Amino acid sequence: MGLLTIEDTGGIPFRAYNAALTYNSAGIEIIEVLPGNAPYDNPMANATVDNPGGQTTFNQDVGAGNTVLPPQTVARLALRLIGPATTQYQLDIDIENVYDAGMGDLGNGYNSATYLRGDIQGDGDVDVFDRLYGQYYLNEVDGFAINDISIVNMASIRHDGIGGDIPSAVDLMYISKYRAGMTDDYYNDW
Ligand SMILES: [Ca+2]
Repeated sequence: MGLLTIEDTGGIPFRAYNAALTYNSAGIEIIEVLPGNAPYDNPMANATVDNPGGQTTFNQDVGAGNTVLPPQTVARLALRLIGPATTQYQLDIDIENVYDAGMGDLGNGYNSATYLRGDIQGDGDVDVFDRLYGQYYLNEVDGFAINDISIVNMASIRHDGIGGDIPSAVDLMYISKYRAGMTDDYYNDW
């Protein structure tokens, strides 16, 4: 799950935006575009999820007279990693337009996130420390929090079905199995 937040418009309230995600579909799959915070709670009405094409677009206009001052979360992204443990994939997030009360375009913003399936620690590889960090998180050791790990890298190790992926002890077990050569690079049992 990733938050999509419009951070700054130079102090100008906005009423609408367009966003585009681009990604390599060998490694990243958008499951669903989910609501941001009200009134930006319906990005899915105009969402087009084209995973084979590696592009997802969505937008929302909250209507005349309805503006919000950033920072404002406008969507949440349910995504999963489908690539191997050996390849990093980048999600490019482009807020193409942000419109003020009079529908004047305030310009765009650009952001990216890099993922590696299984790299819970977030240092670019999959090793024993990733399992350790995952255990700290599941056991809430010393206040270990979601911000201390890559939750997408963790939850995507084993897929949990259409409801989206949940980080669990099963994901951690498959790090060990992968490291021991008991799975392929996609965490599938041989
Ligand atoms: Ca790692």
